[in-house]
Amino acid sequence: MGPALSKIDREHPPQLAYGTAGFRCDATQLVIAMERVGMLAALRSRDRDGLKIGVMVTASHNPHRDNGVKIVDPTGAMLAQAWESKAEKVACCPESQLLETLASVAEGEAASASVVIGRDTRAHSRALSQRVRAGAEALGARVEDVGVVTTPQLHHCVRAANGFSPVVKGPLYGYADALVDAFEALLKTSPHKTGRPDSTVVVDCAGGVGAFGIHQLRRRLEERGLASVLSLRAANIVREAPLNHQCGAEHVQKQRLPPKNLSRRDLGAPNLRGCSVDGDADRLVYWFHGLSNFEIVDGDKIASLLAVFIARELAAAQPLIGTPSLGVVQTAYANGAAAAFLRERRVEVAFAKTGVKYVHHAAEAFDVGVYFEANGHGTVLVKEALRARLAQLDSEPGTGGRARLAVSRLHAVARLANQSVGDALADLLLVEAVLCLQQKSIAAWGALYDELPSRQLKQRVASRALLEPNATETRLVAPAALQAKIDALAASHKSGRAFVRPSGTEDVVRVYAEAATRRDADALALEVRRAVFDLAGGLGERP
Ligand code: 16G
Ligand code: MG
Repeated sequence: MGPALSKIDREHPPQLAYGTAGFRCDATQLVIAMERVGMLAALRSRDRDGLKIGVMVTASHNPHRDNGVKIVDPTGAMLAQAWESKAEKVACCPESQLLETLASVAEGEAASASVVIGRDTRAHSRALSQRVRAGAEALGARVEDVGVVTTPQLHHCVRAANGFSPVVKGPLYGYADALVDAFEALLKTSPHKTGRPDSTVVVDCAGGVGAFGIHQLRRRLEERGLASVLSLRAANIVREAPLNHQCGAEHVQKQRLPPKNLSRRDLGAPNLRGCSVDGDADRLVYWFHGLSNFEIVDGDKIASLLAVFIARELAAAQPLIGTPSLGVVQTAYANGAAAAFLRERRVEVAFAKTGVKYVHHAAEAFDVGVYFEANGHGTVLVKEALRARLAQLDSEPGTGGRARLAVSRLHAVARLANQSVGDALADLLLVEAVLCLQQKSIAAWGALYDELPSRQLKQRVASRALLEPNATETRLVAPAALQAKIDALAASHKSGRAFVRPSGTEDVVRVYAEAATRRDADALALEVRRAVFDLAGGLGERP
């Protein structure tokens, strides 16, 4: 892969930023960064008293030529933000300054260090993960390589290996077994005891690692006789489609198009529901072929489905658990109609910056925090105290009753939802269980509320760092002239709303627009993109 190791200029490593989700760029630029991340992970482990630190080699939904790396803290959470700048210093310093840079970062005294490494299916991921291993071992860390895994699986392994979640027996620290156990527990609370007429879900695996996870789930569902409730059909598995190319969650949600190989004609059967995961399976969006259109059921609607279900169960469980707080956290990309729908049902809605580390943090403010980005990345967080109370009540011999049933449901949700990070496989089971309990079709779910039409575009500029967004990324603090122009453009369309923000994963500025009609949303997006080109140093042809 990339340049031979001997040809790499170690005095001038590529200058990378630890962005929304770690280091990410063309794979050929990453050899040194991978070694240094291995070293940093070893130091972080010492800093955390020798607990295991995770390193995931993936560039998620990016094109195959890119790769990347994310660091996972001992609880399974993303790397503490205070360490991101340390990661940058270590990854980018000249080799002649490496020792002193490492010394400036090293705070921990622990005698041992331990690193868990996972990777996605990219052709260069194996070689890059070996560089991570070399770096970690160079600083004396013990390395466990869990091979090809989804990003949420790696988070789970780290969390479970450090004892922060109960370990279930089975491969990958019982990941698939724990999920299917919780799924079964949730289904057991259903008054409908037979299978479903629409039990089949086609899963577009984006040509990536999701296919392995789906295979693990399918086998367990079959073994437990649950296939009549949920039968998973994996499509676009590793050799059927090039990674993320015209398939996967990013393609479906951004382009608003069916994934490759799964048009209405390819599916062969009407009324099938489908979903798409991304290249490292931490995102999930649903879709179906409606009467005339291809319909997407995105992260906003996943959050709405789950939040309304949870709100009802919390109300029913009130005699036993009191009134824990529930909130939904969204980003600027959430459709305006989603927040209105939730507020009408008295569910609190909060906003955070794009990127899981921000929304996750904001969701921790609630006893039950549901967060989803419109792009399908999200989960349901349940505070430890509430989780323990639910577990205790659920284990007591039951007298039945609605409150007790609600406790069992909430406890199963807490076990099923990934507590570290958005997880396409866990979310898939959660959504399917709720649809099954509510006997809801995907069409009825999709019709929960009417979205305002929206459009997303991107524009390359000379320096995206010149764009400075506010805390929720809904407006620009600078350049002021560009924000003023965006305001004027949005005001010229009915229900117009638009914003731009520098991408944290690609060298582009992202443009989002929504308006009352499809025509207006498309026009507004294009006008804003032109404004970015004119007022923020656009590159290439004027749009
Ligand atoms: C990363 C983020 C995702 C965010 C996206 C935005 C994680 C694990 N993933 O994929 O949450 O929506 O970046 O990308 O944090 P952008 O900054 O390029 O728009
Ligand atoms: Mg991803």
